Amino acid sequence: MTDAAAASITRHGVRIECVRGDIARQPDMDAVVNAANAQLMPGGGVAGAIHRAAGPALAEECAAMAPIRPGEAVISGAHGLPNRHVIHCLGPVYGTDKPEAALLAACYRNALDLAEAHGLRSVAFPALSTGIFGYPMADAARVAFSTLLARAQNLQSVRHIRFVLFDPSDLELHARTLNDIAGEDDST
Ligand code: AR6
Repeated sequence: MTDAAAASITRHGVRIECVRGDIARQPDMDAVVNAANAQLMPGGGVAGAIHRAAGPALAEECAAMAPIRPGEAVISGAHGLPNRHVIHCLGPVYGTDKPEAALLAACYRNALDLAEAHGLRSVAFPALSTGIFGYPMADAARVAFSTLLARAQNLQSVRHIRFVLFDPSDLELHARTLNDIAGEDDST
């Protein structure tokens, strides 16, 4: 389950929070984001948890949308998951897909664009690219939160963005980074 938010800020009416939990167990969110592979098939980490919980119909639906490229996102139904949609993002493989920061930022922007286009109010993200794809966690957290904060003022539909971290030390790092970046950007 999800613990209480370890960090929560609000910008332009959009709440951005970090919690500890499992991305496949976020029943109060309209969409969850998958740290996908290019073929949109089941994998390890987040993609394993999401496809296991959704069931085989998710991979069947996704097959028609594959392959996707680093930085891209696509949206599907949620099948056995307790959400309306899954947004699948292909993060950059660190050291291979360049420039990494721009591609990672594009994932977050494209995911939010899809959520807006579908009129969703809430989206839960994992820390894209920071597992098997090897993106250093602290750098990835800065890219993620600066992108989400910059986008907040353009959002019409999305009102709640949740970052879900599996590991307590990853949660601590993300909570600190969110508070730091929000503090640097306090003019809003
Ligand atoms: N809930 C929340 N966070 C999780 C969960 C979970 N259930 N499981 C892992 N994490 P990864 P990537 C964290 O490897 O780096 C897949 O196999 C994890 O600790 O899932 O984008 C795909 O098929 C890490 O911090 O995604 C791709 O081939 C973060 O989520 C490839 O791995 C992302 O880890 C994608 O690699």
